[in-house]
Amino acid sequence: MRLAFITSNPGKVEEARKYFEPLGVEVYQLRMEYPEIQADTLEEVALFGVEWLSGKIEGPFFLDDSGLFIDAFDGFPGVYSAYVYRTLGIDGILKLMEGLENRKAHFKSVIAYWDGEAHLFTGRVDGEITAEPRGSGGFGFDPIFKPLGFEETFAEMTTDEKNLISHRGRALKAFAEWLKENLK
Ligand code: ITT
Ligand code: NA
Repeated sequence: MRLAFITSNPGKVEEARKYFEPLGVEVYQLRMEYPEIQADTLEEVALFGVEWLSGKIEGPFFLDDSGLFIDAFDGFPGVYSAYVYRTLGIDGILKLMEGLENRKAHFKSVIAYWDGEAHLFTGRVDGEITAEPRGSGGFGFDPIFKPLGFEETFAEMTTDEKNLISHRGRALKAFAEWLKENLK
């Protein structure tokens, strides 16, 4: 089976590809712009995205909307993570957090799969924002996110290691299990 992943982010594709490879599912990147609406939740953004794309793509496809939620900022940047990453960036986040003791944060990922209707799969990982960036793997906020129970940041892990515990890895797992049950 081949699955189209609608995203502009090659890092996400790499993770999905690695996850699905052993299951005999080939993931390929399809770059198509879709409106990311301003909404309170990742679920709403993802759902709007697949429904909007559904008339424009033939066959099943999925997308992923993710965010970094920082406790000390009541969940910011959350649904604004892509914008904040492009503007403030990692250094901006670290500057905002200078001297803050509460460094708790979580990543959340919502996968929306379209096969004639929408199916949502979510995953979450808890951790903390490090004092400095570490590691060169992964993408986005990975160098400053250390998952709970680990010494390494996501950027210091391999894709397989990150997939085992990450928000996206967990959403991909739920997605893969659903596919196994529902594909004839
Ligand atoms: P799409 O085209 O798939 O939307 P994007 O990079 O814009 O790609 P999002 O809208 O989901 O992705 O934005 C989430 C932001 O959070 C973005 O800046 C990502 O780099 C970052 N992000 C998402 N998943 C991440 C992960 O696993 N590790 C680190 N940063 C992540
Ligand atoms: Na995006």
